[in-house]
Amino acid sequence: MKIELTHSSVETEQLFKRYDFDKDGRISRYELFSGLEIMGMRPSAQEFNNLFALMDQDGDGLITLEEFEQFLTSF
Ligand SMILES: [Ca+2]
Ligand SMILES: [Ca+2]
Repeated sequence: MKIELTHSSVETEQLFKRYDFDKDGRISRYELFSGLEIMGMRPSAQEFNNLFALMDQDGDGLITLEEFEQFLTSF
């Protein structure tokens, strides 16, 4: 169980880093949008705003690894 948890958090971190282009440890709106585009997703402005608001739990306009993890595990 402990190994599985470690494994999945490493994967989350790798996914996070794929979005964090400038490697500052936070995903900005621009980075998330670009990341979605690269994956072939083109959300509307409203869909994107909703998604970002869901991920950015403290509303500071940046997604931390912690927020990203919580978003992924909320499904
Ligand atoms: Ca960044
Ligand atoms: Ca935040």
